Amino acid sequence: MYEQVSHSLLNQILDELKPEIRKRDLRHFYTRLGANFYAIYSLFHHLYGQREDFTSQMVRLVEVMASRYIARDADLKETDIRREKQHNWFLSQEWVGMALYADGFAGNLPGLRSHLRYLQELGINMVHVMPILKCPKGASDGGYAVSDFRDIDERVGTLVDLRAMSKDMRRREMLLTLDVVVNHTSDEHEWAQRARAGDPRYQDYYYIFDNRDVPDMFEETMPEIFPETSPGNFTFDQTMGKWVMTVFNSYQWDLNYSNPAVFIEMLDIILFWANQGADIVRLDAVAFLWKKIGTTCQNEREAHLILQLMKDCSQVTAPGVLFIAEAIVAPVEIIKYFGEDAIIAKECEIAYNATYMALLWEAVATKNAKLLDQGIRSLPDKLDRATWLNYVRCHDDIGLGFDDADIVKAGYDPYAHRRFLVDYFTGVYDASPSRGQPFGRNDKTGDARISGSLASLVGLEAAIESADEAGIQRSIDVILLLHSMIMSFGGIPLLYYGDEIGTLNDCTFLQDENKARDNRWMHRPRMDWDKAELRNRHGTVEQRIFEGLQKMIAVRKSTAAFADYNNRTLIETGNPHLFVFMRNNPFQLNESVLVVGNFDSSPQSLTLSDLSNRGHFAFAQLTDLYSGESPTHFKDQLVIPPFRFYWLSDQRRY
Ligand code: OTU
Repeated sequence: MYEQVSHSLLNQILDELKPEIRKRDLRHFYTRLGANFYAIYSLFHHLYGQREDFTSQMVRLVEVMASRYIARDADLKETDIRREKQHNWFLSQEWVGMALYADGFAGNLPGLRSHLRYLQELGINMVHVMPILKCPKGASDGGYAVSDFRDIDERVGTLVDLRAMSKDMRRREMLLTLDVVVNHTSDEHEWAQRARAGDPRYQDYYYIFDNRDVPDMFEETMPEIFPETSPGNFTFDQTMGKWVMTVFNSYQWDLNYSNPAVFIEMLDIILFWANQGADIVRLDAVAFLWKKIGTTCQNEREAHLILQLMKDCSQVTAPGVLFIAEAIVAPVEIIKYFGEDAIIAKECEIAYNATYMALLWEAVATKNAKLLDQGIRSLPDKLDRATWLNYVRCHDDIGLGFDDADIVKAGYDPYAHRRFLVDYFTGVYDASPSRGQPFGRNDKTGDARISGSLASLVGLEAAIESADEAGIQRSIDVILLLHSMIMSFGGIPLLYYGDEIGTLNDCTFLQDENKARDNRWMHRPRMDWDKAELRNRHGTVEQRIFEGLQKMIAVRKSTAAFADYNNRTLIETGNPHLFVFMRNNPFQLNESVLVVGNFDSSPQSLTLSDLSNRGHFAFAQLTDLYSGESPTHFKDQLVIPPFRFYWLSDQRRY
């Protein structure tokens, strides 16, 4: 949009730019800056317009965008332009991701690079490498307490290793996802150190208070994230003799985004990693970016404006790079991280689908899909050019973050039902084969979340221990069922390392004093490569899971109906054990896939003639795209075996 005030400011900024920036050929940079400038100016003005140094901060902002553009490699710039042309490239069903720790998976970055073939064998073409930036030697929240945002932790490698790996991945047409922890820094970060030494400039990078007056006001409405290990949201710093806001662990200092210098630093860091070859940047804990007394300090409007500004700025320098919002919040809040009041995503293009993840686990425990169906029905449609990251497990705990109203609609009492779920997955509930642990139990609120590996949570550990072959098969079926749901739902499925070979809980963290009090480490294993070898031996647990997933991924990639264009319709079946939805090929009318999942331990029937919204789907000749089989049926009743899924097509394979 052309607007006079911002346009003359733009002219002024261009005049004030350093000579070395002015001299360059920045054609693409300038067209993008022109296109986004009004939005950037408006957002920056909304957040920081009352400051006297507003204009000089704007100049600095543009300088950062321009310098990072100049430093961006030619091949990355080409990718940017290609992706601008095919701007829906990431909505394709061809992408399948995996999240892993470089050290846990393969020792370090060179190790990871040498195992890219393993990932490709499975069909993975997007790799989220969990935090690898410099962090303290002791506790670092798994790397989420960063002490230097521009360097790699020497225990996992160097910048040279990362660039080599990112080049290698590009050749293999794999996408690289890296973390940028935007909400906080480690207390060992240089900014924190300087603040601690009394430098007011850096004290203004954080929320630091002389006494408890303001902290006490905040505490009235702020929940606790780690109530057992890090209660409260402020930590007293002995050296400074002041209180610092620390929402997560006491050594993670929250950044103060009401200071434009913080915004500009963090944008610079995001662009720095974009220039190291990251295709996608995962923005950690985005819900927490803005703090306001009297609120939970989550999902504030300004947090959204900051993300929009980050997106608008990063589009100018590196438009091919996508953002993932990691906002593990209420269902109606998560969806806002694509952008509020918009048609096309304007904050993050991708968001963790924590709602779906939690609902899938609920269905596993209850053996029915009542709440799953209800919860998904309540999810508003996504914006255009936005997609989910669908996952079963990740490195964090499982929070039971569904909507209370949905729990009630599904016929349960919210408090009792959440209690049941925690009891189920921690094995307290008698009939449960699950081996999880409660995480973040809060005695004040009665809340708890769940830790544990996928395989142990679905009963594989218990079944192996008691040499229960039927139990082993059941667990494998549930693992495959859950993955079939994330692969067909719409969005990028994100597998979690080790799950592809049925990795059980790993309790070695208890021996490490820096980890022992955080049981999320029980599902952050060291990859057992001997176990992974067993994927090549017929009949092993590893082979059954690995090959099942491998086949699923291959079928997903060739099924256009699984691309993500809001092309999913939930189907009412009258059978509460089944979760059923239709996916329509957005480019080819009448090419649909009916996805059916049976969450029960007994076979269930699906009466085809009863199905709602079935459109033009023809039931005469159904084939399961995954197995190639036609399901058993009696007249128009299909039989779905226990814990089985079908991806049904009414056409012979194209
Ligand atoms: C994220 O987590 C990371 O994924 C965690 O590993 C970190 O500990 C945390 O940030 C701090 O960096 O902020 O928006 O319930 O789900 O803390 C959600 C715990 C987060 C995590 C929550 C999450």
